[in-house]
Amino acid sequence: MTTTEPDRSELERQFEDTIGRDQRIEPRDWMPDGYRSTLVRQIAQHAHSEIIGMQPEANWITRAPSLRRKAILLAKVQDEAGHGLYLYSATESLGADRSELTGKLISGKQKYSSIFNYPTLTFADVGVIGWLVDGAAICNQVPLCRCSYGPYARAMIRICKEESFHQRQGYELLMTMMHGTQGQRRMVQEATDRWWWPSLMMFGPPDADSPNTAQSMAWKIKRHTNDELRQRFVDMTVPQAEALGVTLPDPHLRWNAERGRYDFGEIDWTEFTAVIKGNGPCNAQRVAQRRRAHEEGSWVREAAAAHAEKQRALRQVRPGEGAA
Ligand code: BYC
Repeated sequence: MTTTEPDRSELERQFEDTIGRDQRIEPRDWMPDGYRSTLVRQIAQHAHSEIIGMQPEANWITRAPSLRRKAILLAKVQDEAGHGLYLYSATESLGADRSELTGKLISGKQKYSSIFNYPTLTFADVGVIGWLVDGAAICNQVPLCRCSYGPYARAMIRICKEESFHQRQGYELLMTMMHGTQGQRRMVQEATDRWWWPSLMMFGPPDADSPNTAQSMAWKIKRHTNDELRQRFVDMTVPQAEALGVTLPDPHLRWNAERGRYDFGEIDWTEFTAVIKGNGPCNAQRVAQRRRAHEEGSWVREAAAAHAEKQRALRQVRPGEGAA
């Protein structure tokens, strides 16, 4: 008996149909090569961002001002490791190899978010990262819960819940500092000044200069453009800054009643380009640290592989045993 394989145009039709009906593409479904490679690129960068994003905050774990703040920060950084792992798993469902992706990160061949190339100079930066960086991440990532690729969309649901805790802990920390001494209020303002513009850059280049947006929107990987999400973030954040009592460092920021949105000043795209090309303030340090951690962790990977091999051999000799 011969089975008839659907031809390529039929597979393409089924794929387009699934996307058109807003249903999910799953790992075993046929998908165009470009869809697969776009997802691997975006999800890998996202995973790398979570893992590199642990560094700026980890800088403060040993110096957190109280046991409570230390416990919160540890939990947050640990969540980020978890996010990285779910996301690497999502890339594996597309046929990518996690160790190859790590190799590309530590050799500078793959990107991670520009935001993590800025230094955390005071403990207020920890609060501002929660408020602005995680706030921007939520704006960008909530729509990804509706991404057309099932494993990514499902990973994003849990990630977004945890990001929302991260955002609140940051805001609560800043609110506490704003009710503290004049020096603490100054620290919050200075950290806000440092992180505002880089947070706006997290959303990526303006739509007119974004080579990937149109196709990613057509495939329903992205649900909104970079500029739409950036605007949503500004509109959401200005009232929060007012409630906190800080000034956002943009003289052009004002309510536009006609548009029903805030107008804001021009972003320094030269800085953004320099940072994503590897020339930001902390790029070299971040990648070197990740490379060192990878090398120092080689014994763990070897031990896990040896253990798995031992279990496999045991199962062959004595089926039903060796599952522990
Ligand atoms: N930084 O055509 P475009 C977190 C690249 S983790 C660096 O608009 P796309 C957190 C872009 O990759 C936050 N590179 O691209 C963790 C592309 O280059 P390639 C990470 C950037 O993909 C720990 C080129 O510029 N979030 O929140 O359509 C602690 C042209 O851009 C950036 C995600 O990864 C950037 N900011 O859209 C706390 C979310 N922006 O790849 C918090 C998932 C752009 O062609 N990713 N580039 O060489 C996305 O939503 C999209 O990939 C982006 C970019 C909106 C970021």
